[in-house]
Amino acid sequence: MDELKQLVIDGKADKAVALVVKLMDEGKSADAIMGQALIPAMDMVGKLFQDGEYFLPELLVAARAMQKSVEVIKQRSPAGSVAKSGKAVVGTVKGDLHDIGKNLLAMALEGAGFEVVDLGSDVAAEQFVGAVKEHKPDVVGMSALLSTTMYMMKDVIEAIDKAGLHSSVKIMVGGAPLSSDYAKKIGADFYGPDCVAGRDYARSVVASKN
Ligand code: B12
Repeated sequence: MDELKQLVIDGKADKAVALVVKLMDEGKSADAIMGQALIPAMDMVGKLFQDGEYFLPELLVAARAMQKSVEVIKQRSPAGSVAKSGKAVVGTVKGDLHDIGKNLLAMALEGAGFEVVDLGSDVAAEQFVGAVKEHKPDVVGMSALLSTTMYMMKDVIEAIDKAGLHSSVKIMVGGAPLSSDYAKKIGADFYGPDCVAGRDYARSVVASKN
């Protein structure tokens, strides 16, 4: 796990992918690989960036190594092995291109049997509203990583409220600059510090309907 963490920090995507495959062959779970290697690696990269030791090119290659690793985990996780349990719409808010946390959330939800509509990153409020109308999800999961884009979440919630859709869908938010206080302030139903908390909340929403 430590070796994988270092490979991601160094941005060595091919070697990281090969090691992920090996670890999965050895029986390591997706949760363990993410929790013990990939997420700590991105935390370290963030620190190096903050300390001025890493610049954007290093951030990009590390993020690419992380994403390739996540892709291979996704490919090798047994799809459709879990009964469909609910529907979720996920996306990163407008102006924000950080999508790794959102992708992890989508993966965790899929792993729990959710049908996930992933709107991608840089998603405008109207797109969230349109997706809620079209797909009628149980939950919407929004992600923001910048202190400048977290305010967009308020616009999305207001737009969902205004369209009269909030009574039929729960809204959860997450991302590094957020807090449960902020989530409450903007009218979100839930703040999750990580994708596992998001997945558990989404499960509880569906369970409360049955
Ligand atoms: C990788 C990265 C990038 C990559 C993103 C690649 C990609 N495809 O995502 C690139 C290089 C493109 C990038 C660009 C920029 N970045 Co950047 N980036 C990061 C970095 C290092 C890691 C982010 C990450 O992926 N973490 C790993 C994931 C797993 O964590 P996460 O997203 O937080 O998700 C977890 C939880 O928050 C939660 N979660 C997330 N979403 C949701 C949603 C729900 C519903 C729930 C329940 C949970 C949940 O679950 C996840 C864990 O399970 C962070 C530093 C850091 N440590 O966060 C900086 C960071 C976020 N970036 C930063 C900055 C400043 C930028 C730029 C403005 C840089 C620039 N000068 O251009 C641009 C902005 C581009 C844009 N418009 O979005 C700052 C933000 C400062 C701030 N507070 O606003 C940070 C904090 C770096 C720093 N220390 O200064 N970045």
